[in-house]
Amino acid sequence: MDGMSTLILHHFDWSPFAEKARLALGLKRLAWSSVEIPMVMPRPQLMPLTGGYRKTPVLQIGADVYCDTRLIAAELERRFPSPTLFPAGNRGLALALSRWSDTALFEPGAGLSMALATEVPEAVLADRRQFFAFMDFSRLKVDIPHMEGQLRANLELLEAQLADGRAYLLGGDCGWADITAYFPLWMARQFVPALNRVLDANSRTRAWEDRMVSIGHGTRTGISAEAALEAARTASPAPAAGVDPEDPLRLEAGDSVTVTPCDYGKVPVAGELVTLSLTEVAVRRETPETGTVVTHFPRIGYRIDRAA
Ligand SMILES: N[C@@H](CCC(=O)N[C@@H](CS)C(=O)NCC(=O)O)C(=O)O
Repeated sequence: MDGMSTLILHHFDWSPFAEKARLALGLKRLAWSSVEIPMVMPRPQLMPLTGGYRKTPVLQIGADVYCDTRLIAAELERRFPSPTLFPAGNRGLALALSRWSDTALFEPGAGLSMALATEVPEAVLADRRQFFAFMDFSRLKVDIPHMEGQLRANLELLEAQLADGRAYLLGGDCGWADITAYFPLWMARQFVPALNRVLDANSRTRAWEDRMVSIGHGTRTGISAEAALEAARTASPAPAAGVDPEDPLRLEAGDSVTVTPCDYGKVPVAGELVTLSLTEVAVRRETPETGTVVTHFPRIGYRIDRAA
């Protein structure tokens, strides 16, 4: 792979959402470069690439930057179709399932990790208290039984899905549906040893987890943040997909817009609109550190506003 097309994942090892991206790279048996970012803001060497988007992970390919695991999955699939992340025609269902696992399954797991983890540094807890808008930190300890109840009830859905002996959630092949459902379990086992008992009680899911671990992460090579910025500077963004004239937002290519996550970490990213479709929104930006870059987001879950 040449410098223009090297896959660079900006992440940290403890990030559960990054584990999704690492497993997608693993399922596709890809080689990739790894930039380890700090676990908390500020991230001065990442912000030039994302324009302020502060969630983890981010995938960079030359001067194109893909934010959010949902879009990272779709972009990896577009560039490296085989083996597929969406076996048996399950692109719609698998991507829709991201929403369930990012909320119903992830939120109680994240709450329990915050309440019970012994290894999470205080600086990270302080940062996430501001960041996780969905979590009521004043009730964290009181809500432990509630959160465990929610986690178990959602885990039961996985056990039920695997009850007929199938190897993966949607059949005989592993895909994004499995990866997106698996990452909260990975988080629970990393951070809350007390939850091992809960997880081990579901025998089908337990065996499926082992299959998920065996996917691995592909071939990872560490590089510096400076090298990633250099890769952006020396590359040109891929041709943009263009702006859908039928889109209800009635925007045009070249319009100044902001793109903001709808849920938490709501930092608007400003730029010149280059792509607007049902699957993606992308803006062109310019910084001294990166030259011209295009920062891409999934359409689902992101708000696009005309810049004031
Ligand atoms: N919708 C995003 C969510 C990503 C997310 O919330 N990541 C967590 C880390 S696992 C995060 O950003 N934490 C705060 C941070 O890294 O600054 C995605 O799918 O990528």
